Amino acid sequence: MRGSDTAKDAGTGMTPIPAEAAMIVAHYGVAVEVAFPGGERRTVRVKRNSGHVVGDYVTVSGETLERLPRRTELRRRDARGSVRLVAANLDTLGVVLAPASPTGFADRAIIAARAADLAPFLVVNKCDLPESRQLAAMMRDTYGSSTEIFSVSAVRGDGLDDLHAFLAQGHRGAFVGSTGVGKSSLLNALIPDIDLKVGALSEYHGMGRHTTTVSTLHQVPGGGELVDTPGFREFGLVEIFPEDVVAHFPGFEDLEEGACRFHNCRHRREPGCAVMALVEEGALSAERYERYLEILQEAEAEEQSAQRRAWKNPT
Ligand SMILES: Nc1nc2c(ncn2[C@@H]2O[C@H](COP(=O)(O)OP(=O)(O)OP(=O)(O)O)[C@@H](O)[C@H]2O)c(=O)[nH]1
Ligand SMILES: [Mg+2]
Repeated sequence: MRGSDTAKDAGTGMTPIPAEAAMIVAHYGVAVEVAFPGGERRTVRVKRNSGHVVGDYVTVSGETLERLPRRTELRRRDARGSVRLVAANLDTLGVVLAPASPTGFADRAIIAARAADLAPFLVVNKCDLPESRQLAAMMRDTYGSSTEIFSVSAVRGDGLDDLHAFLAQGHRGAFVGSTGVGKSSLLNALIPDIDLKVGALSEYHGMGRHTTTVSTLHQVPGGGELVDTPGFREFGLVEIFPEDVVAHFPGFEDLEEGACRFHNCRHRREPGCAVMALVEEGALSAERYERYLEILQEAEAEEQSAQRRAWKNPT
């Protein structure tokens, strides 16, 4: 495992994954399922909170797993404030939306993905329903210049060819989204020989019922890999600081370097701010600007608590 096998990739600085490494493809809390390169699968017991996550590469000897360094890791804060790992070693994140999706989910998920070096894309599901087609049109207006947007129907099959073509570029991604948007239904539609449990519609009237409770990774026929994750309502940001929000807020990508008078402008009340000028011209809606300020404030609070932690535990 050591020596030339783990030499850094020329150019990327990444440690290559050894050919014999297995990958965690499901996490059941006290056990994980690992898949070996030859296709063999095994269940290995792990301690609860062992820190493993779907997508991790591991070497397996008996019942011992040794985790290899992660290329990417996506984290979120849950409703209780705890940090949760979503998955490791992804290169893309599919944010699934449907008419009942909470506002703010897509913005936070996009910022978290970009800050973790994943390319986000949006999937508006249930486009067999008129309200979902409306939502897709709204999403195109707001996010069309920021990310790819797929408008699909898991039940009717609309738009799945486009998603297949995208994934076949060799992407490994996860579907995230609030409960009931149809993440598992989409995986079932994209991968005909899996049969993930899908929620009954009636279960979604009283929020908070999760049908999927375990994250699982699947090969997509034609190319690509996808992780199904349990739904959650809020994508709480972890260690996302103000500069990350400034750099990654969807809609700010086209701001040219030096557009604002100050290079470290937070687009708040600084003189000569290009974003405030866009708001005044009506090119950026007041609603989008408010959303930006809300997330910026959250990131400033996160930065302050990180500073407090650093003062308490100086290294
Ligand atoms: N009309 C319509 N309903 C859909 C579509 N896709 C999924 N549904 C329905 O939405 C409900 C929820 O689907 P799931 O696939 O379980 O949703 P999920 O996002 O995996 O939910 P969690 O696992 O709880 O996070 C089910 O009743 C599905 O039949 C679709 O394209 N159109
Ligand atoms: Mg599900």
